[in-house]
Formats: sequence, C-alpha cells, structure tokens
Amino acid sequence: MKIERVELRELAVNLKFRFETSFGVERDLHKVLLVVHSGGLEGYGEVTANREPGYSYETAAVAWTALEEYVLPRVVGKEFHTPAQLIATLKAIRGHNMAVAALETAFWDLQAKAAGLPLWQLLGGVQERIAVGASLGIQSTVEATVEEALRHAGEGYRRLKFKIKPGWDVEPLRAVREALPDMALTVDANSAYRLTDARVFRELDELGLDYIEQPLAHDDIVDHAKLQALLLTPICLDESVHSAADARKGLATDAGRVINVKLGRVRGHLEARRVHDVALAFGAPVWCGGMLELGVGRAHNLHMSTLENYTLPGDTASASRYWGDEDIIEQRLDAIDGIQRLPSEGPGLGVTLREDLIERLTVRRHVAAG
Ligand code: OSB
Ligand code: MG
Repeated sequence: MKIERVELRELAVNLKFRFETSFGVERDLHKVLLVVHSGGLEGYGEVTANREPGYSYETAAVAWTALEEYVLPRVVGKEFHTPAQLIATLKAIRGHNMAVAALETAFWDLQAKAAGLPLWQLLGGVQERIAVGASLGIQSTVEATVEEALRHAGEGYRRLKFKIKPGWDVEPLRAVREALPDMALTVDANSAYRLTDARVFRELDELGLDYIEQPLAHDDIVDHAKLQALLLTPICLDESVHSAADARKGLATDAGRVINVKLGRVRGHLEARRVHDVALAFGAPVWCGGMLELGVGRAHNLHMSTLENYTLPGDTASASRYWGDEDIIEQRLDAIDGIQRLPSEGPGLGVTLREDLIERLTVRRHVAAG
C-alpha cells in the first residue's frame, strides 16, 4: 500500500477529572491525531503522549516534531506491504516510539480495511469481551479516595488502580482495602520510589494487591529485581519496557512478573505483540495500559487486548469518563458492567471520526504528501 498522504492534527482537549500522579497533574491535554491516506482508504492513529514530559520525554509537541521532521519524510510517497517493512524503514530513528506508533497503528488500520477484516482478527486476537479497570488519581484525603473507589466499584470496573507517591501510599490503600475486601486492587507509583523505601512495599504487600506497578526508576531493572525478591505481590513493569527485549530482560531477571503494554511506549502493534508473546512464554500475564486516550487510541487498545495473554483488566475505561460526550469518534467506547466491546463500524478499527468536533478542537494541522 502506498502512503500517499498523512495528515496530523493537534487537538486541545479537556479531561473531565483532575488526574494527579507522582509526576504531576494532567488536565488540559494536547493529543495528536494521525490519518494515513492510501488508495481511497483512511487509516487512523493517535499519538498517546500527553502534554508534559512527566511520564516520558515524549510529549504531544515532541512527537509532532518527530513525525513532521523525521518520520513522515521517510515514508510518504512510498509503498509498504507490511507493518514490519514500515518499521524497518524507520530503524534509524532512535526512540520516539509514540510518534512512530501513531503511524504504525494507522497503517495496521489501513491494512485491515484493505483486507476487509476487523483489526483484532488481523492481529490474531481471540477474545471479544475486554475486562476493564479504572486508574484513579491521587486524592486530597483518605475519605475522598475511599469514595472514589466505591463509586468506581459500583460502576462495575473489574479492578481499581491507585496512584501513589511517597507519603501517600499505605494509609489510603489500607482504607480502600477495608472498604472493598474482595476487590482487585493495584497501585502505580510511576517510578517515585527507591530501593531504600522497601518498607513501604512490605506494608503494601499485606493488602493482597494484584500487583505493584513501576515502583522504581524507569530505567532500572536491577533494583526492581531486588525489590521483587522481598515481596509476594508481583511487580508490574510499565515505564521500563519499550520493546520485547526489555520485556525479556525484566522477566528473565525477575524484576517483575506482570507487564503493562502500551502501544505508544513500545512503537506500535507489531512490537506490542512481541512483548505479549515474550510474556506468554514466561507465563507472565499482560494487560493494556492507558495514556488517557481519545477514541482512536482507545479503539486500538481494545483491538490489542483481544490477544490471549491479556488476562488482567486493562486501563481502557469508559471513554465518557474522560471526555464526557466530547470524544472524537462517533462510537461510544463505554464499558457495561466492566466489559468493553470492540467497535465494529466496518473493517479495521471500526470507528468513524467526528469531523466537525475535530475541526473545532484542532490547534495545529500539517499535511505531508508525496
Ligand atoms: O502510568 O499508567 C500510567 C496516564 C498517563 C500516563 C501514565 C499512566 C497513566 C494512567 C492512566 O495510569 C490510564 C488511563 O486511564 O488512561
Ligand atoms: Mg503506569
């Protein structure tokens, strides 16, 4: 398929809730939508980066520059037969996985449309009902945390994840565990701790959490392995895994026993599937992470989550929770009783864009044509 034209749009969107993590507060986000045109078909991708570089050096603005300056000039006007061929062409670009993933995932959508198949079938998916959890930001009080937990449990989410930071960890989680004795609970530290904080994790270890997500530095698997050896609760790696090779190193050294897969962080569907396969070979479950996606990114996440080793609920919560009725696709990606269904408006990703709304949200546009 020849990549004839690629359109980028930077969208200014309003998250419906205050989302505080150990690295800061996310509120007014900028997201980049990517549309690939080929032979009368359109493929959709989303840059999952957020506005500030707290989680990753990749932000919406950095990804925009990477796409405009480095990625798109290498592919526009050229013919690609497979995602592997597309990825190979971009080999000289180190990092910028979220920028590359926006293009790579859009190319998969295009290929699935050309084949007349839903994307999940092209990816090799086996499950059409996707269990989802909710990721809850840091609240100002323990009472507010318990209230949030009860509300989301009442909405049917299959797992609740709590953001923690030094000084905000054991106390709120104990209170939630008391209020919800049987609920699947997890925590996510986004790299805010050091090995010398092991005491905190030994206390959390007594609360029966499903896993502890990325407690230590983003580039450190040595100390994660030391921490894992002290705990019964599995460690889940997020920030540390950018490739199947990273997944292998993390699992082989027992630095973690669960992997959070994010399409943007690992460069797209092809590498995400390799991460999935490595984890399966190690007997480690995976789940689909979230980056506060709009409808296009969320739909890609759901298609990815159909693979067999996605056995833990993902961060692919209801779109309306994030965007109210201001999502960029016509389809409502809302969970019912904690289960998301795949969008199926035609082949590929199965979504249609809300052109008028997208036009209103656009703050910057770029077209690369061959
Ligand atoms: O660490 O999983 C994370 C959001 C932005 C950046 C990093 C993370 C998150 C989330 C939110 O936890 C997941 C979601 O609901 O989309
Ligand atoms: Mg995380």
